[in-house]
Amino acid sequence: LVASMEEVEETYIMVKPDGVQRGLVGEIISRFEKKGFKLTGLKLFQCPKELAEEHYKDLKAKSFFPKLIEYITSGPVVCMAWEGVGVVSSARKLIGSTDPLQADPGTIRGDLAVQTGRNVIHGSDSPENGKREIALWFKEDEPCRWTPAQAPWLR
Ligand code: FUP
Repeated sequence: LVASMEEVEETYIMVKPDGVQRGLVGEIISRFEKKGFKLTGLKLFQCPKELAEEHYKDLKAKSFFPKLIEYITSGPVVCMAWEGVGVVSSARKLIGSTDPLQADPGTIRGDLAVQTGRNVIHGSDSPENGKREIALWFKEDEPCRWTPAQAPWLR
């Protein structure tokens, strides 16, 4: 059964600087690939302060905001776009709760992190924010929205 285009969503996933420094990029990409989502954008990127502030603008009033910006800009991140039916909420389940100590075992944060301020990964919280964040973090021609080959590559 082929999903209708209306059901297909995009989400912005980002391995934060701690995830890159700790060598968790492959493990994290692997979890989304194995789940069955389609990778449509990928780059290693040093985030400028202005972009971090724009991405987290809804949290500007929070006391942790300056530390959050410092953390996100402290080293390269891995920016990703993933596509699939229900990918936004499913990715949030794969990621787990914001506080890694509350995140269920089996989730990325539950398995790989302990601190909220070092929680390894970001995932968009709605399809609208998925689109907004992909447009914010990627240049227009960077994502590659490809169609899977029908050919039998593996036998
Ligand atoms: P999430 O959607 O799980 O990434 O969580 P939020 O959007 O609520 O928070 C964004 C980021 O702010 C978190 F990933 C980590 C940081 N944060 C803190 O550092 N302290 C807090 O108390 C809450 C969030």
